Amino acid sequence: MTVLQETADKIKNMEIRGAGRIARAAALALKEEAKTIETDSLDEFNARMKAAYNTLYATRPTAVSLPNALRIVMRYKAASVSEARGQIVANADTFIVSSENSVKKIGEIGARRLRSGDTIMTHCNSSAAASIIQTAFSHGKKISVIATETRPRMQGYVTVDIMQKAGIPTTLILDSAVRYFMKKVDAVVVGADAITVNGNLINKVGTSQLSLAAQEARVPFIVAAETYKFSPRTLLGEMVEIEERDPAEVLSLDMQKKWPNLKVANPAFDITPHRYIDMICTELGAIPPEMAYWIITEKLGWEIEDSAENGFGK
Ligand code: RI2
Repeated sequence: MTVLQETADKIKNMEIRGAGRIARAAALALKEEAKTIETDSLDEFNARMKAAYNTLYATRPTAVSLPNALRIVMRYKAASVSEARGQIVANADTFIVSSENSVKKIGEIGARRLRSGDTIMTHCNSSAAASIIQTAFSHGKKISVIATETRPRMQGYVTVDIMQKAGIPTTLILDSAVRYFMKKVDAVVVGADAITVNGNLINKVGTSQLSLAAQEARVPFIVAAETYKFSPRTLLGEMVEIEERDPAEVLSLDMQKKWPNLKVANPAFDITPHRYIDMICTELGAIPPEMAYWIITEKLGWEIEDSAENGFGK
């Protein structure tokens, strides 16, 4: 199996998951594909790269880091196959390194907002959110964590594992216990799958409940998001598609057979309105959600859209 197909399959079945990791894996897959295509025809090369782009694009619909990464890597203009290949490889390498650096930078910026003694609630597993918590802890701040299980796929276990390995005191709670524990919390820190032009957050289903409980308890709600998690297409009026996953993640097939008329809904993400967000921590700095427009137009730029619309390699 090619690296491309293997990566696409792993993203789909969530062996590779987390918006940032998906983006880096997709960039790497495009790079490997570019390296393995054997042809002297630039048209054929472009067509095969476009097919690779489409395969990766179709894996999961919500995390905008995926199409953003794909477009960044596919931003090439070449007169020959070797030139095209060189540009794609360089684009992918640059993206992967800058993505990893962004997560570290977010950690440093966000950590300044946490005080020694703080209890931080987080949801699901986000590398960017974990980076903030770990950085604060490594700076000697006495931080403790409350982590939700995050049904149905229990990504909370990944968070718990990271925190345990780092020696950070952590309590695992049921998703439904979020409001019960909010009064003990000093800040909520979560990741992002997508941020819309008006500053709304799309993240793991249940995130919006944390935001409501935080608002009620006057607890700051902080989002950790690299700039490639902001969605340029929302500037064009498009909505972010919420992924609906297999009902079997929620209810076993046996139980589904027992209640043949039962519907099981399994949206993987939900939307947190910008008014519940105190700050979005990006690699460029801590910004209010209202600055999403600026990130999309000034930092991501329209050329991302242009390369998608005008065809790649031209
Ligand atoms: P990082 C994850 O989605 C979670 O919703 C998490 O908050 C978000 O991606 C960002 O993760 P999923 O792939 O990029 O588990 O910060 O569905 O790691």
